[in-house]
Amino acid sequence: MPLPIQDATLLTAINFETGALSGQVVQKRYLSDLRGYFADEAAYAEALTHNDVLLYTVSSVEPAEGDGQMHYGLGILHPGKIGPEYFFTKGHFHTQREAAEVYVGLRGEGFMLLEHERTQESTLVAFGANQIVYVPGYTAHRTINTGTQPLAYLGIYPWNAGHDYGAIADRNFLKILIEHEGQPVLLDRDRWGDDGE
Ligand code: PAN
Ligand code: ZN
Repeated sequence: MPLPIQDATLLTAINFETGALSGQVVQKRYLSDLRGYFADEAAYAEALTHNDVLLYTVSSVEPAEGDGQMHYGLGILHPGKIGPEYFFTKGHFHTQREAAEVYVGLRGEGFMLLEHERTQESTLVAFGANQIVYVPGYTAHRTINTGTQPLAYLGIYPWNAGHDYGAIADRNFLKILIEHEGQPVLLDRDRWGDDGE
């Protein structure tokens, strides 16, 4: 016998078409929301004059607060590029730096770019359908879609993790993931523009 559902937050359905988790709002991030994030500023400005495309959506469930509680969100990141750089999420640290997060890939293919706050070490992890990435604390994380279909995933985190976008908005990640000769290539942001790319 299944347990009776006493609380609507016990069971949530995923709507891949709208990006919604049942009954929750869908936050939409458009190209114009990521001003200053992409390496190729000219390509960004050019793309924006044509179409302020939807880059990704996030829909979150926050069942309860307090010790031991978890929140989670559905992210759907669309495919595309600005210049040679693949579409990505803004990326953030958690406000509670020690808070880890589990990312569960549902659809599509791409990567997660991780950057440790103190060591500034970068790690690129393959991430897509049927893949799970553990994001440790003190680690900035960004999702990148290198495929041709939407990259859909769940992120599950302590209720009080919080999102700190400030550091990434100010200085961005140290690495960028670009398409080079049809392949994803990780490059130092500093090297961007050195050889005409
Ligand atoms: C995710 C992210 C989601 C969107 O649910 O919030 O991928 O990315 P940004 O928040 O960086 O725009 C998560 O990591 N939550 O903690
Ligand atoms: Zn997070």
